[in-house]
Amino acid sequence: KFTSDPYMVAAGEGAQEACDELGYTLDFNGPVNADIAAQSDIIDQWTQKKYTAITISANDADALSPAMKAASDAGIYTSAWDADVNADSRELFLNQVTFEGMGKTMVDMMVEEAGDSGDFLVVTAVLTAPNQNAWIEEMKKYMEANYPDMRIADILAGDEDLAKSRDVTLNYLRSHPETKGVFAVTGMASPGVCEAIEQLDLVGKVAVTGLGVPSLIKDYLKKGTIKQCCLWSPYDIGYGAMYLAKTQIDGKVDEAKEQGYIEAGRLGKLEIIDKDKGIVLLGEPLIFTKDNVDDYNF
Ligand code: RAM
Repeated sequence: KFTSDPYMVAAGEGAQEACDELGYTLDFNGPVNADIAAQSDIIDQWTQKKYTAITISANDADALSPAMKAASDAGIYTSAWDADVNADSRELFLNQVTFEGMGKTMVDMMVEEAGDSGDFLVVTAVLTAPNQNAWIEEMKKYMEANYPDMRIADILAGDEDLAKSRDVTLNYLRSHPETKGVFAVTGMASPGVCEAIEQLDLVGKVAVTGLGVPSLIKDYLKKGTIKQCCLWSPYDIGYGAMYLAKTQIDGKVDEAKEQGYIEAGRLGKLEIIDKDKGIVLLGEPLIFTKDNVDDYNF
């Protein structure tokens, strides 16, 4: 998606670790902000360079798929990790957690903090972000089925920018004081949302939960502005993405689909949860609280 985010930096380190094991050369890059056109340009450059394999975390599935399709047509193995492109432009996708699992986890955390009724705000990445949008859809379905009195009143983009995430939250909460809680569904949004809640003196009155990158959110967890949030290991997703590429490079995708998993080095076997769509699963979400957040080094 973009490189100025500790989550992405750690994912790049995980990818490098796998490439060192496999004898691959890694070019890990992205725009400095959530710029979709710049992302597409980088893929085009890699296609020109005739790289063996390209894997991406996309800011917009429809906008990035043509560049990925062109790479694939040029004989490059294509895959996605973290945030998918359209299935016809890549062979495999490494999903961190099932979309349903993310929807359920985020809503359940919110219910524990804010109760199961009322209006909630979502602060997302960009409005086209494939992973965030899939999670929001699942949050809505899970609420409808289990907590019909909860309502997502609005979805605002923080554009993967902490200050913008803070400012959109400040403006929204000023004019919507009835809001029960804010779902921050990207790592860059949660510290911004916490800052807004502190500035408005709403700690304990408006709940926050969602995704948190430990290094960005730990102070707010310790102060109690946010009680719990979730993520997965960014090292592992970057590492695992390289093993999806290896499966392609070794010509073993069909075999992996028959077995139901891919071999992923120190991660062991990663289950293929959807053979038709080529979706591989990393695992379960990690939940962070003030008591365990210091155990994580990302
Ligand atoms: C940001 C990106 C990424 C997301 C993480 C938690 O880095 O939006 O896609 O999964 O947050």
